[in-house]
Amino acid sequence: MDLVDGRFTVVGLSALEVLDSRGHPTLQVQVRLGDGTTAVAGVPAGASTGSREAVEARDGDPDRYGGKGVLGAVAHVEGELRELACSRPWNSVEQLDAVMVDADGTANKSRFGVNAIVGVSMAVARAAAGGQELFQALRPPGVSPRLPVPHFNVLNGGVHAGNALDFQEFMIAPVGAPSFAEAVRAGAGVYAALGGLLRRAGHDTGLGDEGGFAPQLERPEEVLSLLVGAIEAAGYTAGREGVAIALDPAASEFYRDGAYHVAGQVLSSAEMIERYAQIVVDFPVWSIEDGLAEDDWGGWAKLTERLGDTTQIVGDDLFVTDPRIIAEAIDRGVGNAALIKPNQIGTVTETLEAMRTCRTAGYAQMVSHRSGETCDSFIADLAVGTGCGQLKSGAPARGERVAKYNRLLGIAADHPSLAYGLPEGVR
Ligand code: 2PG
Ligand code: MG
Repeated sequence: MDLVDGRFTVVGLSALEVLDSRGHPTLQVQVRLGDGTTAVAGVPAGASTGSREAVEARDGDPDRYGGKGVLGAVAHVEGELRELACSRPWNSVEQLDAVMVDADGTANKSRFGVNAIVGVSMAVARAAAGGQELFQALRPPGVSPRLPVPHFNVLNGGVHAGNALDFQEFMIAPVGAPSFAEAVRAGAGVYAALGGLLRRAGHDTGLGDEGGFAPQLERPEEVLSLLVGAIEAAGYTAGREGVAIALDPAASEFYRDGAYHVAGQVLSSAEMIERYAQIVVDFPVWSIEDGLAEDDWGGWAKLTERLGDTTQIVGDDLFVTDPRIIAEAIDRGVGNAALIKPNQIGTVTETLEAMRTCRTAGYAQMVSHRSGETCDSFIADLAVGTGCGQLKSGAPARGERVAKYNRLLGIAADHPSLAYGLPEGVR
């Protein structure tokens, strides 16, 4: 990886407790380098978290933000982490990241809190990029940057919405768009058309945490029919040649007592797999993330065997952006793609390592936001620089979601020679 060549020093490091898109406290980290460069990073937070994710530091004081305050994490940034960052010159961001991980000393970053560590790592990577664009600084050697297919989460359920829908995310992916700008236009057009369809059918058009509509629907197939209708109403072909569909059921959230609870039905792992097999026949679903629960490794291997040749099978809660877990999954034939979230693992360096592990094994990758977000667009640059070809950042609406898509529109305009779309080899 090319995470900054040459030496830099950190002369200032501070953090502020600010609000995320759900109104929960999070960190905004500021760094100043010896050459005067400054940078800021905003830290996101998940709701449907994997059990093996790195752990956030939350104050637990019920009198402040219901226990969700992050003053302890702020104190870690401005205490030990600042002392460490300012203690010596650094040859690279990797070096500083490694020293932070060592100083934390826990397997899950629970001493300083992953929210403190990832904020510092992102801010330093951004500052140390210097005169380069961030995506160029993040580019691994030998990799060609490209603009990713945006996956717009237009209909929300699960723990991201108050409706009865068990599946968490229904995304539209303009895989066949001729450019990133046209992909955004398609996303906004389908979102508007879907809003119209829902209104005309008498459904509620209130929004979920990621900006998608959250109507009182229950059956995933009902939503998929509406999505196909919206894609066609907006003037696009539903399918990989036009606008395809991607799902994140986030199945760990509806897996109880060894069974999947979907729209009033109780399904075994094998039955759940057959449900997906029927879904991909009936609807243009090209990608399924967390189709099964994070504890159901046996089911995951079967799902991959059953659908992996034709469908992208993405691990999120299961892989938690951890290079070691991804390597184990690759060995065991579990999934064929990984979701990539820097705050699941904790540093930019480890995130890039997870992506390298995928690249080397031919696993696809989708860079992802969290359901609790800030207007930081770091992940947009991460997706471009690593050439992974896929990003999800919620609906094509709401400031914290469109901050990423708008950053990508800016990169596309400034770098017209960048390719758009899935990289070769991704099904
Ligand atoms: C997911 C994410 C982002 P959360 O499950 O993929 O969409 O949700 O941030 O709540 O984990
Ligand atoms: Mg997910």
